[in-house]
Amino acid sequence: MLVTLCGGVGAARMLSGLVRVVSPREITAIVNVGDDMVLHGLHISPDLDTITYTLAGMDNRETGWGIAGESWTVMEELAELGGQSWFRLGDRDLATHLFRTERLRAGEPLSAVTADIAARRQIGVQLLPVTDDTLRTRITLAEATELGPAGTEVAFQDYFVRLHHGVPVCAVRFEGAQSARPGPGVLGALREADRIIVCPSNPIVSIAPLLAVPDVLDTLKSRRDRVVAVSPIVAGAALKGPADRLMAELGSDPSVAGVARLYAPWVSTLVIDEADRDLTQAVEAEGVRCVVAPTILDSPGRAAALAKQVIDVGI
Ligand code: FO1
Repeated sequence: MLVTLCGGVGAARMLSGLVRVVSPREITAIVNVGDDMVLHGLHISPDLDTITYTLAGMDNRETGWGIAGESWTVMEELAELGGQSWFRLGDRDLATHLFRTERLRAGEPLSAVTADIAARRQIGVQLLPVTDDTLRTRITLAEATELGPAGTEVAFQDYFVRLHHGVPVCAVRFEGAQSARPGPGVLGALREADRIIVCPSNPIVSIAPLLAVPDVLDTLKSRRDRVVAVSPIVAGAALKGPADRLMAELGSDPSVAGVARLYAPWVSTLVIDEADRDLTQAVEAEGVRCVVAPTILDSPGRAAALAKQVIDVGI
């Protein structure tokens, strides 16, 4: 069994490669829920949905989120009414949030609703939210914004979407993590995996929330020799999103060596892009074996080629 640690779009692309070289039934994806939020009374799980839509072949490749060929009638009407329309929920996407919210309100856990959506979308891969409990990424802003003075703590999507992740950050925390319990199957999957792949997701706001759930990090440390990560940083920059800036703002070197340093306690191998070949020794100086491969996932074929290399890396 193959287990992947996942955020949003980078993980979705990695998984779309993996399912081309391994049976989806062999893959269990443990997914971040720190980006989740309640808006218009609806429970939105962006990373779970990005992965589901991608594996179902419904994803919008231009935005990296939402459904291809969306219509926006509800958002347009909401904007007419003066309602909140900064976080754009397409008409088709809304069905997912309505379905999930209704089931959660009836008392079902997020893991069960997620499994049902994945089955109905026929994605094959087992998707496990890292926890069924409430875990929310909170961001402290280093500068004044429309949301408050410097030092204001905001919800993740306020930082990411409302403020276009354009404001420096001085702290990140994962509200609820300490009392969260790992979701059903999460620790078992980590203990039994033949290989654990860390997708090229943001180390600070996609992977760190997974590690903040009790026992996840300790279990990963005990399986370190099985853990292979793909760097989300290429040539000192994030391929998408603010990973490079967040790393720098929070005191890490925004390079493959910085990723190696963050992951070294629980990752034994880091796959870096060919553009970073010169940093192989710097990665290995962190105590992490370094493998060089083309890591830019800009087509399904390239994603499959990377997936094959990650699966073939000797461990
Ligand atoms: N990202 C945006 O930049 N703008 C949006 O309006 C937006 C809406 C949205 C709706 C549903 C969903 O599942 C994701 C959405 N995202 C949007 C993406 C999301 O904010 C980020 O991709 C993740 O949370 C970061 O991984």
